[in-house]
Amino acid sequence: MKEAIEKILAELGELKASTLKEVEEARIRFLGKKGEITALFEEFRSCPPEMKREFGARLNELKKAATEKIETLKASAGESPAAAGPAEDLTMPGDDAPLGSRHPVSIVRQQIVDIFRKYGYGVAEGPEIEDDWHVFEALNFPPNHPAREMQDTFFVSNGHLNPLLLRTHTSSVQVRTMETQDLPIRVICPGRVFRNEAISARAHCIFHQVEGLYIDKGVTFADLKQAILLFAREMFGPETEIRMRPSYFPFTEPSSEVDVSCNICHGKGCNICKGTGWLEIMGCGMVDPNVLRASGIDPDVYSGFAFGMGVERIAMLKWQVNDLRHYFENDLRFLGEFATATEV
Ligand code: 2NM
Repeated sequence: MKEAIEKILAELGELKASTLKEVEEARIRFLGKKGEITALFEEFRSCPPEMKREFGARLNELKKAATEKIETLKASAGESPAAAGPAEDLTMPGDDAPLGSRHPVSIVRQQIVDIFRKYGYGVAEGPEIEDDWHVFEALNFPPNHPAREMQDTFFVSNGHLNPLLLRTHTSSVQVRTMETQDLPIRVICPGRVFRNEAISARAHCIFHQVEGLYIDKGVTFADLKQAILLFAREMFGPETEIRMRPSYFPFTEPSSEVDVSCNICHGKGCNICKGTGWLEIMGCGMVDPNVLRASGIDPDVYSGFAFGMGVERIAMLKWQVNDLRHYFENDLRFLGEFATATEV
């Protein structure tokens, strides 16, 4: 038995293996169920007691040496180029990175902007953090109008004389345009707006608006109706009809709500239009003389119309999305639905 142990020890010293397969073969040869060292342990069990004392420790050392040798060989074989298989072909083209798609709100905002640009409207943007003048005062909001109160507006600072706030509509950009641009003015203002609302399927505290403004000599309500009819037919299809319902906004007089004929049931009545055949898409009106005056425009010489719409709402009607919250959750399964619309 002594010779057998010494022989295996010598062999272990010489043992070489360059691949993981060779290492495994060596392990089986020495330590496997029918391996040489395993066989010595079997033999050891039937040794007389005085021999056990002599060889027990030696046999354990052998097993330890063999295990360590195998582990060492395994580690270096794993790193060797031969074990890693053929080298990578670095001239192969890379995998395609998965492409994102445009957000439905961006798609519809761009569509709205494109329609009005075609009719000669310019695009204006302005700050999201505004002052009281541009959001309320210049837009003819009376001092105690409910929209000024805390439940509707997010205030950034409560400076008593000139608080800063998050704009509740993009009309503030139109005030800035009226203050700085030469007449006539034809502009649309897309942007994010903020209102202190409880979030639900139909309301969110952040949403997107596109507002339009046209000021020149002799602009009438008939011009407003025609501008909106042209827009509605481009947006919802050439068969689309519009209707106007009287409404109220502080910044326009007269004011009106605009409905388009339901493009799902074509006026017959369905659950999208709640059986009415009509869908509300925007508010509009003739710019109040007080608003023109506040921005330094003489209402006896100039008149104008303005309108405003929620981009999420238009996108909901276009794609029959029933819950506004889908637009803000960034669930890729939802966003991926609009991938093909990018090409429109
Ligand atoms: C709306 C509805 C009606 C509007 C008015 C103005 C401005 F600056 F000219 F006074 N901008 N936008 C307006 C008018 C907005 O949104 C529902």
